[in-house]
Amino acid sequence: MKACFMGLGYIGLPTAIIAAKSGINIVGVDINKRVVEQTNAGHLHIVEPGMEELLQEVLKNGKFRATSQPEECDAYFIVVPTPFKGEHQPDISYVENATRMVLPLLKSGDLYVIESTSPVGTTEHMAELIFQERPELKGNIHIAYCPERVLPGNVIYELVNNDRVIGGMDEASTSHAIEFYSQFVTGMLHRTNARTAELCKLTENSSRDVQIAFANELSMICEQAGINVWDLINLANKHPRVNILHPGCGVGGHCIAVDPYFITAAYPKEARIIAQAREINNYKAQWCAEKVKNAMLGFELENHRKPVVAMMGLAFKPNIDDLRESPAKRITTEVMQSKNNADFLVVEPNIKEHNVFKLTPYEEAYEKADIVVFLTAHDEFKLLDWRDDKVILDFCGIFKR
Ligand code: SAJ
Repeated sequence: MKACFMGLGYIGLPTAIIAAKSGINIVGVDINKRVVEQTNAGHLHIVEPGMEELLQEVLKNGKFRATSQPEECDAYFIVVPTPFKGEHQPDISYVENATRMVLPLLKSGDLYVIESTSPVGTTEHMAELIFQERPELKGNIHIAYCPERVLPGNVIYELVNNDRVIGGMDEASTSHAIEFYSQFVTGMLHRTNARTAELCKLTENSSRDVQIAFANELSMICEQAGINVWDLINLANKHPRVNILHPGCGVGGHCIAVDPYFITAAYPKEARIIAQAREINNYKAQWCAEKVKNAMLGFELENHRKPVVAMMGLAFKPNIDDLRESPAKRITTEVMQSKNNADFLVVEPNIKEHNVFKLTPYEEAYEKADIVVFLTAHDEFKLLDWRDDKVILDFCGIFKR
C-alpha cells in the first residue's frame, strides 16, 4: 500500500508521519519547496511536541519522503487549507487544485479522501470534477470525506486515539476509507455519507463556538448586574445537566472562529444561532478593548498622569505560542492604537520576540503596571498574587474575582 498526502501543514504532515509509522509507504506533497526540503532534512516546520522525532524515524526507515509533485499511489489524501474569499465565503480552490494534480494518476480501485474542512457538497463536487476529466473511473474508484479532530499540541495522541467520522460517496467507498484509517487509528471509525461527515466537522466547531458565546454573553450580563461570572458559572454547573464553558476575550485560532462561517455562508436563513454566536464572540473582543480604554481614561482623570498598562497574553488560547486569529492580539493592537495616553508593556511568555510588539517578562510588567489586563489564561499568570493597588481587568479568569 502506497499513499499520497497532498498538503504538509498542521494536519497533513502529522497524519502522513503517523500513517508511515504504522508501516504504510507515504509520499508527502507540498507546493512550498522550503517545506519539502526542511521535511526531508528531518526538521519539522510546525510546532508539535514529539513529532520531529517521529519524522526522523520514518525518513530513516524509508517509509516517508516529501516531494513537490504527487506520484502514482493506491490512496490520495487532500489535506490543504480552505481559507475565505471575500466576506467569509469558503474558498475551495486549494482542494480543487490538489485534486487536479492527482487526477491524471488515479486508477481503478484507488481511494481518494478529502480531510480539509470543507463546505457541504465539496466531496460530491470533487467527484464530479474527477469523472468529468476521467469518465472511465466512474464506479471504479472510492471517494470519501474524513475530517480531522486533533488538538494542536496533543496531535500524536489524538490522531491515533480519537474517534473519526468517515463518509463515503457510497458504502464501498466508506468501507475502503475505514480500512485505510484502521491501520493507524485505534479510536472508533464511524460510518456515514460524505455530506453528513462534512457538516459534522463544521457542527463540532460551531457547537463549541455557540457554547463559548453563551459564556461570553453571561460575562457581559454579569458585569452589568454586578455579579461575579466565575462564581455564577461554577454554581450553575453544579446542576447535573448544565455545563457552561469559560468566558474569555473572544474566540481565536484557525478553526472555531472560522468553520461556523462555512455553515452561515451556505445557509444564511437557517443558521441563526450560529451566526449570532460568531457576532457575540467577535463583539466580546471589542467590548474588552472598550473596557481597557475606559480604565485608562479613568486612571488619567483620577491620577493626573498617564497610566502604565500591561497587556498580559497575545496567544489565542492558554499555554501555546500560536497568535493566529488571536483576539488578545487584536485587543492589544486596538488599545495601543487608540488616542488614549498610556505606556504599554506587552507580555507573551510563550514567545521570545515579536516583530510588532516589544515583549516584557510577565513579572516585571505586573510589577510596573498601573492597569493590568489579563487576556490569555497562561499558567504563569496564575502564580501572581492579587494586588489591591492596581486596576486589574481579568477577562480570562486568572483570579476569578
Ligand atoms: N475558548 C474560550 N472558552 C472556552 C474554551 C475555549 O473562550 O471555554 C476559546 C479559546 O481561548 C480559543 C478558542 O476558544 O480562543 C478556541 O480554542 P479551543 O481550545 O476550543 O479549540 P481549537 O481551535 O484549538 O481546536 C478546535 C477543536 N474543536 C473542538 O473542540 C470542537 C479541535 O478538536 C479541532 O480539531 C480544531 O478546532 C480544528 O482543527 O478544527
